[in-house]
Amino acid sequence: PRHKAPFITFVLGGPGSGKGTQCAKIVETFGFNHLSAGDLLRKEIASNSEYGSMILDTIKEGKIVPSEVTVKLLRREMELSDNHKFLIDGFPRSEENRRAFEEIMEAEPDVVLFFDCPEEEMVKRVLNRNQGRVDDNIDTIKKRLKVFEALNIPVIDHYAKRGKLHKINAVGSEDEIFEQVRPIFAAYQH
Ligand code: UP5
Ligand code: MG
Repeated sequence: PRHKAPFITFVLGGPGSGKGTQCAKIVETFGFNHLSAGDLLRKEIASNSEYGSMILDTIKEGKIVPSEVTVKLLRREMELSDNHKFLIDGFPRSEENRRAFEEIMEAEPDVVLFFDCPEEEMVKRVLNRNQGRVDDNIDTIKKRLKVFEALNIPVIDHYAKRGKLHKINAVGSEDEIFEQVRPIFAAYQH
């Protein structure tokens, strides 16, 4: 069990913008607990949970799983963690997700990262990934991009207005991108 108040970072960006890749680097350098909402949902599918088939259908369509389900998974991980520093990767994906998290967790993020990447680059990266994800095909990618534009951009705008957003140019080498990320967390290191 944790004793310190949580330090929460939301990591946002379109499909294939490099959220997971940069989260791994943040973990290495700054010691966060990385919670990928997508990975938690995929684990639910693999574990034959009661929501598994609904989650699979939703992911295949590039749509958003109901907030209660995702927030419950995140909450469980946060409660079990003895690390108080969290990177929440790929969530919240809609204003509805955001409100559900803030209400249920009674917490807001301290920092929000936005990996800003052109669509052509995101499509290229996702199609090259080859890890057998059911949503890494051109039809589903197009749907994921549409859902991102329609529902996730408003969340990004919300945090920009609240002065919490750090927009990162997600084009370049992994190391070049991390050099934009590093100073954001270095500022909290004392
Ligand atoms: N790569 C990384 N960085 C690179 C660089 N600088 N240059 C060149 N290549 C680079 O990277 C993608 C690929 O690009 C990799 O092969 C990588 O090596 C390379 P990655 O770091 O995996 O990008 P990421 O942004 O994490 O891409 P991901 O596909 O995971 O993003 P999504 O947001 O689409 O996927 P997620 O797993 O978060 O969600 C999947 C689905 O789950 C959603 O579509 C939705 O249906 C559902 N979902 C919900 O319903 N609710 C949630 O809260 C979360 C998910
Ligand atoms: Mg990811």
